[in-house]
Amino acid sequence: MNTHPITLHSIEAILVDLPTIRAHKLAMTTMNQQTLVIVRITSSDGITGIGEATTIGGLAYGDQSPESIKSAIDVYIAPLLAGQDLGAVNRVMQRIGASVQGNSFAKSAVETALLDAQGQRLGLPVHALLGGAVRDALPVLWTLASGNASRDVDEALALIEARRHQVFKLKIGSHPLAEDIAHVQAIRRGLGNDITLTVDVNQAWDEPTAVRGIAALEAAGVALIEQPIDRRNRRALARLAARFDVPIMADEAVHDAIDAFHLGANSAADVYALKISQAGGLWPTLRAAAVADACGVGVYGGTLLEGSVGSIAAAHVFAACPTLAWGTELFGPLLLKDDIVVQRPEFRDFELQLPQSPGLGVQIDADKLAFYRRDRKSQSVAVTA
Ligand code: MUC
Ligand code: MG
Repeated sequence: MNTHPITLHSIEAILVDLPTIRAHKLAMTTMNQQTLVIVRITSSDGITGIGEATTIGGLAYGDQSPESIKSAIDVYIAPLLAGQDLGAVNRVMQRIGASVQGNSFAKSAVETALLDAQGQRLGLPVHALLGGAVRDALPVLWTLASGNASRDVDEALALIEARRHQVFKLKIGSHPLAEDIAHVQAIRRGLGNDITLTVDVNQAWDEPTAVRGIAALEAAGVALIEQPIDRRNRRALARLAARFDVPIMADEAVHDAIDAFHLGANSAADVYALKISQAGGLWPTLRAAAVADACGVGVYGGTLLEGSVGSIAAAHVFAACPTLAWGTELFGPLLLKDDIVVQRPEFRDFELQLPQSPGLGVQIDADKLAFYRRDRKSQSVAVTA
């Protein structure tokens, strides 16, 4: 038993607004910026751990906004950390879970910060705390979502040439079906048949539209169909998964291990997009992945377009997943025009390289944070993009 528990010195949740490199069009919103909720936890031993949570378009994507994530941490989670041994990460998260329902995004950011600190304390990367990486780099696809097919094709060709991405996800669902299908077919023609394309409908279709849409997408050689219908409609998702050969991926429908179990028990999806914030943290994501394995469902490393801190936290988890049949989409930092970390994540040869230094292996750039934080006192800090 540790006779000198490591206790809380301070915790802060900071809203950070960063511009995107271009408009990013999804079925439910168009993003021109991303808001990061950065959590910093400093403990009595002087170590500071960082974590992050993001969502997409305020409340457009899910039912937790950046502001509600910050308030859950400031008002409800911070007091629960007082006096606790922060080195006992699982126990702290259990205490939070007992008093805070839902709020998976806030929990994920806090658990990340605690694991970052614990890794620094022990001199181990976060993936080692999770049992160790089974891969040192992760395949990362790119989402084509400029809203214009020829611009998307040019973007993809440049990324293939740069050896950054070779698999592309198309965001559809905001236009009439025929227009969306024509958009996918135009990109298929522009990139040729050898490039792997997936689509994400972000729940936009009803079941009859999904039946027609998936048939057309299958004919266009699309490799994976993500969340075609409402996340709550598991029976319909199961009917679609049974009807088509092309794999169906659950995203908004699968948050944690319990969702993974129920979807698996109903054979509702072939693949799960797992996200640290939807699962409620790094360990909860690993638990959901274990259920996916048990159900014979493929694992895909999903993103809510996190910045560098959140994407690297997710990378530690997906590096430790025994199976990762569908790779990842941890490209969030690359969608941002600027960053708040000292060294941006390294993408090379179509893969994200896993940091090996203690903790997450990511450091905050204090000047950049001061410049981009929403509550900054002054605009006068010099920052070069
Ligand atoms: C989602 O629903 O998958 C992931 C990539 C992207 O462009 O949007 C996200 C959210
Ligand atoms: Mg999705």
